[in-house]
Amino acid sequence: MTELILALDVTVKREALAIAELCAPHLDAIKLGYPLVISSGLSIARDLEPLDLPLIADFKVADIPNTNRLIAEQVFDAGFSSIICHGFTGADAVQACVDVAADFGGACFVVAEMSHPGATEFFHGGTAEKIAQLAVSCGADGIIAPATRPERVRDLRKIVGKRKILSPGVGTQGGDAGAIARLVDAIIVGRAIYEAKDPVTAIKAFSSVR
Ligand code: 3DU
Repeated sequence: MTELILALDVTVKREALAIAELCAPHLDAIKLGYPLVISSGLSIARDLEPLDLPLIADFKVADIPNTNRLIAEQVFDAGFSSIICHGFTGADAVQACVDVAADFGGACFVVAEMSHPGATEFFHGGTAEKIAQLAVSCGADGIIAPATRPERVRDLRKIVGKRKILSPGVGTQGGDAGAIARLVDAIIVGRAIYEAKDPVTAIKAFSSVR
Protein backbone atom coordinates (compact mmCIF):
# COMPACT_ATOMS: atom_id res chain seq x y z
CA MET A 1 0.00 0.00 0.00
CA THR A 2 1.15 3.54 -0.70
CA GLU A 3 2.45 5.16 2.45
CA LEU A 4 0.99 8.32 3.93
CA ILE A 5 3.37 11.02 5.18
CA LEU A 6 2.12 14.03 7.10
CA ALA A 7 3.80 17.33 6.21
CA LEU A 8 3.74 18.95 9.64
CA ASP A 9 4.09 22.60 8.67
CA VAL A 10 2.51 23.87 11.87
CA THR A 11 4.54 26.67 13.40
CA VAL A 12 3.20 26.59 16.95
CA LYS A 13 5.05 23.76 18.69
CA ARG A 14 2.22 22.84 21.08
CA GLU A 15 -0.26 22.59 18.17
CA ALA A 16 2.19 20.65 16.02
CA LEU A 17 2.74 18.09 18.76
CA ALA A 18 -1.01 17.75 19.39
CA ILE A 19 -1.77 17.15 15.70
CA ALA A 20 1.12 14.72 15.37
CA GLU A 21 -0.07 12.73 18.35
CA LEU A 22 -3.65 12.62 17.07
CA CYS A 23 -2.61 11.55 13.57
CA ALA A 24 0.31 9.25 14.41
CA PRO A 25 -1.60 5.94 14.55
CA HIS A 26 -2.73 6.51 10.95
CA LEU A 27 0.58 7.61 9.45
CA ASP A 28 3.73 5.99 8.06
CA ALA A 29 6.02 8.97 8.64
CA ILE A 30 6.09 12.66 9.47
CA LYS A 31 7.89 15.23 7.32
CA LEU A 32 9.19 18.36 9.05
CA GLY A 33 10.59 21.38 7.31
CA TYR A 34 11.72 24.92 7.94
CA PRO A 35 8.36 26.24 9.21
CA LEU A 36 8.28 24.00 12.27
CA VAL A 37 12.01 23.55 12.83
CA ILE A 38 12.70 27.29 12.69
CA SER A 39 9.92 27.96 15.18
CA SER A 40 10.69 25.06 17.52
CA GLY A 41 14.30 24.03 16.97
CA LEU A 42 15.80 20.74 15.78
CA SER A 43 14.95 19.29 19.18
CA ILE A 44 11.38 18.93 17.91
CA ALA A 45 12.60 15.59 16.54
CA ARG A 46 13.20 14.36 20.12
CA ASP A 47 9.79 15.69 21.16
CA LEU A 48 8.20 13.56 18.43
CA GLU A 49 10.27 10.47 19.24
CA PRO A 50 7.62 8.87 21.50
CA LEU A 51 5.31 8.59 18.46
CA ASP A 52 7.76 6.06 17.04
CA LEU A 53 7.43 7.23 13.44
CA PRO A 54 10.19 7.89 10.90
CA LEU A 55 10.92 11.62 10.72
CA ILE A 56 11.89 13.15 7.39
CA ALA A 57 13.85 16.41 7.39
CA ASP A 58 12.67 18.43 4.42
CA PHE A 59 15.42 21.01 4.29
CA LYS A 60 15.90 20.72 0.52
CA VAL A 61 19.61 20.96 1.24
CA ALA A 62 21.36 22.77 -1.61
CA ASP A 63 24.93 23.77 -0.77
CA ILE A 64 28.52 22.74 -1.43
CA PRO A 65 29.39 19.17 -0.42
CA ASN A 66 31.06 20.12 2.88
CA THR A 67 28.16 22.28 4.03
CA ASN A 68 25.67 19.62 2.93
CA ARG A 69 27.61 17.10 4.99
CA LEU A 70 27.57 19.33 8.07
CA ILE A 71 23.83 19.97 7.72
CA ALA A 72 23.05 16.29 7.21
CA GLU A 73 25.12 15.28 10.26
CA GLN A 74 23.16 17.70 12.43
CA VAL A 75 19.88 16.41 11.06
CA PHE A 76 20.62 12.73 11.69
CA ASP A 77 22.20 13.48 15.08
CA ALA A 78 18.98 15.22 16.05
CA GLY A 79 17.02 12.03 15.46
CA PHE A 80 15.68 12.30 11.91
CA SER A 81 15.70 9.16 9.80
CA SER A 82 15.70 10.78 6.35
CA ILE A 83 16.84 13.96 4.67
CA ILE A 84 15.63 15.67 1.51
CA CYS A 85 18.17 17.50 -0.64
CA HIS A 86 18.09 19.31 -3.95
CA GLY A 87 19.78 17.74 -6.95
CA PHE A 88 20.58 20.75 -9.13
CA THR A 89 23.69 21.32 -7.02
CA GLY A 90 25.34 18.33 -8.71
CA ALA A 91 26.55 14.84 -7.93
CA ASP A 92 29.20 15.74 -5.35
CA ALA A 93 26.77 17.77 -3.26
CA VAL A 94 24.08 15.08 -3.42
CA GLN A 95 26.64 12.39 -2.66
CA ALA A 96 27.57 14.18 0.57
CA CYS A 97 23.97 13.85 1.82
CA VAL A 98 23.67 10.25 0.60
CA ASP A 99 26.91 9.29 2.36
CA VAL A 100 25.95 10.87 5.68
CA ALA A 101 22.52 9.21 5.50
CA ALA A 102 24.22 5.85 4.94
CA ASP A 103 26.61 6.45 7.87
CA PHE A 104 23.62 6.96 10.15
CA GLY A 105 21.58 4.10 8.68
CA GLY A 106 19.14 6.67 7.29
CA ALA A 107 17.82 7.64 3.89
CA CYS A 108 18.28 10.48 1.43
CA PHE A 109 15.70 11.68 -1.08
CA VAL A 110 16.44 14.09 -3.92
CA VAL A 111 13.95 16.65 -5.23
CA ALA A 112 13.59 15.80 -8.92
CA GLU A 113 10.66 18.09 -9.71
CA MET A 114 8.55 20.33 -7.50
CA SER A 115 4.76 20.48 -7.44
CA HIS A 116 3.92 24.19 -7.68
CA PRO A 117 3.10 25.92 -11.01
CA GLY A 118 6.43 27.81 -11.14
CA ALA A 119 8.37 24.56 -10.97
CA THR A 120 7.92 24.10 -14.71
CA GLU A 121 10.17 27.11 -15.39
CA PHE A 122 13.34 25.31 -14.41
CA PHE A 123 12.54 21.63 -13.81
CA HIS A 124 11.08 20.99 -17.28
CA GLY A 125 13.07 20.56 -20.47
CA GLY A 126 15.02 17.59 -19.23
CA THR A 127 16.24 18.89 -15.87
CA ALA A 128 14.02 16.71 -13.68
CA GLU A 129 15.04 13.67 -15.72
CA LYS A 130 18.72 14.52 -15.24
CA ILE A 131 18.24 14.98 -11.50
CA ALA A 132 16.38 11.67 -11.24
CA GLN A 133 19.27 9.99 -13.04
CA LEU A 134 21.74 11.67 -10.71
CA ALA A 135 19.74 10.44 -7.69
CA VAL A 136 20.08 6.89 -8.99
CA SER A 137 23.78 7.17 -9.75
CA CYS A 138 24.51 8.67 -6.32
CA GLY A 139 22.69 5.82 -4.61
CA ALA A 140 19.93 7.97 -3.15
CA ASP A 141 16.94 6.13 -1.71
CA GLY A 142 14.53 7.91 -3.99
CA ILE A 143 13.17 11.15 -5.33
CA ILE A 144 10.50 13.75 -4.65
CA ALA A 145 8.11 14.15 -7.59
CA PRO A 146 4.92 16.17 -8.03
CA ALA A 147 1.46 14.79 -7.24
CA THR A 148 0.14 17.69 -9.30
CA ARG A 149 1.60 16.13 -12.50
CA PRO A 150 1.03 12.37 -12.62
CA GLU A 151 2.32 12.23 -16.21
CA ARG A 152 5.68 13.58 -15.02
CA VAL A 153 5.75 11.05 -12.20
CA ARG A 154 5.27 8.29 -14.77
CA ASP A 155 8.23 9.63 -16.78
CA LEU A 156 10.44 9.86 -13.71
CA ARG A 157 9.44 6.36 -12.55
CA LYS A 158 10.99 5.01 -15.77
CA ILE A 159 14.29 6.50 -14.64
CA VAL A 160 14.31 5.62 -10.93
CA GLY A 161 12.83 2.13 -11.26
CA LYS A 162 12.24 0.60 -7.86
CA ARG A 163 13.70 3.48 -5.89
CA LYS A 164 11.09 5.30 -3.86
CA ILE A 165 9.04 8.19 -5.13
CA LEU A 166 7.59 10.44 -2.43
CA SER A 167 4.97 12.78 -3.79
CA PRO A 168 3.76 16.09 -2.34
CA GLY A 169 1.05 18.29 -3.80
CA VAL A 170 -1.97 16.21 -2.86
CA GLY A 171 -5.14 18.00 -1.73
CA THR A 172 -4.65 21.73 -1.24
CA GLN A 173 -2.27 22.05 -4.22
CA GLY A 174 -4.75 20.16 -6.40
CA GLY A 175 -3.12 16.75 -6.74
CA ASP A 176 -5.56 13.85 -6.75
CA ALA A 177 -4.64 11.24 -4.14
CA GLY A 178 -6.29 8.35 -6.01
CA ALA A 179 -4.55 9.13 -9.28
CA ILE A 180 -1.11 9.57 -7.78
CA ALA A 181 -1.21 6.81 -5.15
CA ARG A 182 -0.93 4.12 -7.82
CA LEU A 183 2.27 5.63 -9.17
CA VAL A 184 4.28 6.41 -6.06
CA ASP A 185 5.52 4.85 -2.85
CA ALA A 186 4.24 7.58 -0.56
CA ILE A 187 1.98 10.59 -0.74
CA ILE A 188 2.88 13.63 1.35
CA VAL A 189 -0.10 15.60 2.66
CA GLY A 190 0.01 18.74 4.76
CA ARG A 191 -2.75 21.32 4.92
CA ALA A 192 -5.51 18.95 3.80
CA ILE A 193 -4.86 17.09 7.05
CA TYR A 194 -3.58 19.56 9.63
CA GLU A 195 -6.02 22.31 8.64
CA ALA A 196 -9.00 19.94 8.54
CA LYS A 197 -11.65 20.31 11.21
CA ASP A 198 -11.12 16.63 11.96
CA PRO A 199 -7.63 15.55 10.82
CA VAL A 200 -8.25 11.85 11.47
CA THR A 201 -11.32 11.83 9.24
CA ALA A 202 -9.29 13.61 6.58
CA ILE A 203 -6.54 10.99 6.87
CA LYS A 204 -9.08 8.19 6.54
CA ALA A 205 -10.33 9.70 3.28
CA PHE A 206 -6.76 9.63 1.94
CA SER A 207 -6.21 6.15 3.30
CA SER A 208 -9.23 4.80 1.45
CA VAL A 209 -7.72 5.58 -1.96
CA ARG A 210 -4.21 4.26 -1.46
O1 3DU B 1 0.62 21.52 0.15
P1 3DU B 1 0.63 20.80 1.46
O2 3DU B 1 0.12 21.62 2.60
O3 3DU B 1 0.00 19.44 1.37
O4 3DU B 1 2.18 20.55 1.86
C1 3DU B 1 3.08 19.93 1.01
C2 3DU B 1 4.40 19.80 1.68
O5 3DU B 1 5.35 19.24 0.81
C3 3DU B 1 5.01 21.11 2.15
O6 3DU B 1 5.78 20.83 3.31
C4 3DU B 1 5.92 21.51 1.02
O7 3DU B 1 6.99 22.32 1.46
C5 3DU B 1 6.42 20.17 0.56
N1 3DU B 1 6.79 20.10 -0.84
C6 3DU B 1 5.92 20.40 -1.83
O8 3DU B 1 4.77 20.73 -1.56
C7 3DU B 1 6.34 20.30 -3.16
C8 3DU B 1 7.59 19.92 -3.47
O9 3DU B 1 7.94 19.81 -4.71
C9 3DU B 1 8.45 19.60 -2.44
C10 3DU B 1 8.03 19.71 -1.15
